[in-house]
Amino acid sequence: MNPIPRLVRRSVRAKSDPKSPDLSDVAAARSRIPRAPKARAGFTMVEMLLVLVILATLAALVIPRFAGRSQQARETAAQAQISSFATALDAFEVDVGAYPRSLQDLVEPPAQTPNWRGPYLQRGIPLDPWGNPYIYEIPGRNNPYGYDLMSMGPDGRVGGGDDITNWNGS
Ligand SMILES: [Ca+2]
Repeated sequence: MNPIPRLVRRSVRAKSDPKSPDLSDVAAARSRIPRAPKARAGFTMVEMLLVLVILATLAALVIPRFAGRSQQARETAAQAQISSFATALDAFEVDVGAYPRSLQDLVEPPAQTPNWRGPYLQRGIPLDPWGNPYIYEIPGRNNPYGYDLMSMGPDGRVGGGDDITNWNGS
């Protein structure tokens, strides 16, 4: 027997006698349940389309701002790392009496440096926020009595107006 005609019959019986609270009412109520998800599913699809439209609109508005923030956050991180290097380099200079010849000397003792008390950087030599090494020069061309330290910035090359350095504050 096909179950669908049975459900229809019960439904019809329930409507014909609405005051009788017998099992056929329950059956009729149950027979209506499967229809609800279909209606709901149709509505949900419209909702989903609306949500997609809203998300696309929000993404168009929000993503460029986050991208800008992300770039700004990386520049701030590079400045913070250069400050950390400065602290480590100064500590090295206090112990050893001169700035190191390379950044590697901050984490590995150079030969014949008995006063080395490092490592001066706990997590090794970091790359800049764009994955490139910091450039260290001693003596500095811009800081002839100290050292030059810079990140090449987002473009990954020296120059281009986006370098983050220890001599021009940008
Ligand atoms: Ca650059």
